Amino acid sequence: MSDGKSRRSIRSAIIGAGMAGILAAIKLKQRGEDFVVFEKADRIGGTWRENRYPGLTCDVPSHAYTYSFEPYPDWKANFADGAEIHGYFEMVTDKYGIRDQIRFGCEVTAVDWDDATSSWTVTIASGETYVADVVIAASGVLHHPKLPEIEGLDSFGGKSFHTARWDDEAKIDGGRVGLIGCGSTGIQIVTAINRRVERLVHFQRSPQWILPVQQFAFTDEQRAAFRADPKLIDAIRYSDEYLGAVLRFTRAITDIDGAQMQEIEEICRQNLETSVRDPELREKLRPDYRAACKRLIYSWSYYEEVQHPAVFVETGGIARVEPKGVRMADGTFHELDTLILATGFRADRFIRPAGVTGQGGRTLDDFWSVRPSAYYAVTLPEFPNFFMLNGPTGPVGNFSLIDIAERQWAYIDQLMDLLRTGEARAVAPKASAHADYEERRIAAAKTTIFGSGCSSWYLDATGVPSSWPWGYEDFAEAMTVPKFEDYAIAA
Ligand code: NA7
Repeated sequence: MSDGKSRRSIRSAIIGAGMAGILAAIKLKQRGEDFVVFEKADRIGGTWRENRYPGLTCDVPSHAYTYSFEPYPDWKANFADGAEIHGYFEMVTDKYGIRDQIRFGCEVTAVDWDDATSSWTVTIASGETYVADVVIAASGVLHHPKLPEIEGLDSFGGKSFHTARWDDEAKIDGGRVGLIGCGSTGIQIVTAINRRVERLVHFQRSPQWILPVQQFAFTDEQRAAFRADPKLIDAIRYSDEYLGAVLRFTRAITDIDGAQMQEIEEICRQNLETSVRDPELREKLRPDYRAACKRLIYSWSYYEEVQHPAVFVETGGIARVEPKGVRMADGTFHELDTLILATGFRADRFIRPAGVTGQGGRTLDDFWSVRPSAYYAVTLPEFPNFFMLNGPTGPVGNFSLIDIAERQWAYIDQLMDLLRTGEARAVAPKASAHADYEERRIAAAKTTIFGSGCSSWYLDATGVPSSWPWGYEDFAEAMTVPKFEDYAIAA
């Protein structure tokens, strides 16, 4: 539909300068369109800016965790660390010349639709406003820290902080450190600080399954070869080892009694059996739910590092936090200098707390009163020209959200073409199409591994997995061309 040129000039407001917002900015810049990126912080990077904890690495192999149009030959290792990934996004921001269009320190507080002008008014914290035809909500998923509701938490005398608010002054070296939570974050932190501390108490309410993966460094020669011939990077990025694994993994998620899931379960079980030598510790670390029900943890070193003598795995219930440490339900006391909260994020927030008001005064809070949802994870009825990248019900799992965002962008771009050509001034999915999508999605989601009986950030408030419940190929297919007949197109 697009001829690559804008026939009507479109003005876009992009919210968030993380991976997805940077992607949208690059694409709009390449089209020569008018846009502004609003970023609440003073640097780009989203989750890779917020998280700086020791051991932070991405669980997607580095060559698969880049924009498809900007492969990166210089990764130091198969699984890159957070600082290097942040550096990649900084480099891309400059290379594509979008930094000047990012307004830092501008937290969006409200986004209001006006039917009369078919435009959005974006309000930032200072009270300043900006009018746009299109809003791209690229505000990320995991960025509102979830603090545990534990009695006495505020009374702790040492430093206590959430992992996304890492405190460089906290006593880690030679200290007695408590770490609550064993999602990807908690597990990675154990592997990075266990040899620095005097004692590390790892509080695990629900131990996790760990899938073993290979970490290795790329040599200077390999990096030179990647620079000389980017096809070598593609060979890794699109290899059966990576892409095939993504497809097999998503098949396993949706066919939970199939061979692929059995294989994942067996690999995780074997990893536990063969890696953890002390039978008592092995039983402490054995989850009581199925592998991949919670986001599977990829690690090459956790089981080895947790067996270091400085680490104590505590699986008892926490009674309360006291000024000098943590009191367990059985009365045991762990005296601590530092208490780290690796307790995850509120994954249901998305663009909120910004207030979003669509047609007829409909608010996003109201629209999402039961659960966050979006038609094919991208658009919302009654919220025209409002497009979400990595919004609710998109695919989640151990694969690259960059690929997801790029596919979603291809879909959004086609909807924006309706505005560019003047065919439409406002485009939003029909309420019936969204309702039908959600009904099918919820029914399928309940049968995925995420719904097989565990708690996790993948579940919505009603206990239904909030993710894409079909195969990865189905998602790729759905993003290829929008079903235009499912859209209300107002000229
Ligand atoms: P997760 O995966 O949400 O993990 C949070 C962990 O914190 C998990 O082990 C929770 O146990 C634990 N938790 C939360 N509240 C409490 C309380 N009150 N008491 C004890 N333990 C608690 O967050 P992460 O930051 O590790 O990872 C999030 C994602 O970021 C990850 O999946 C990657 O995509 C990147 P529970 O399992 O609820 O019993």
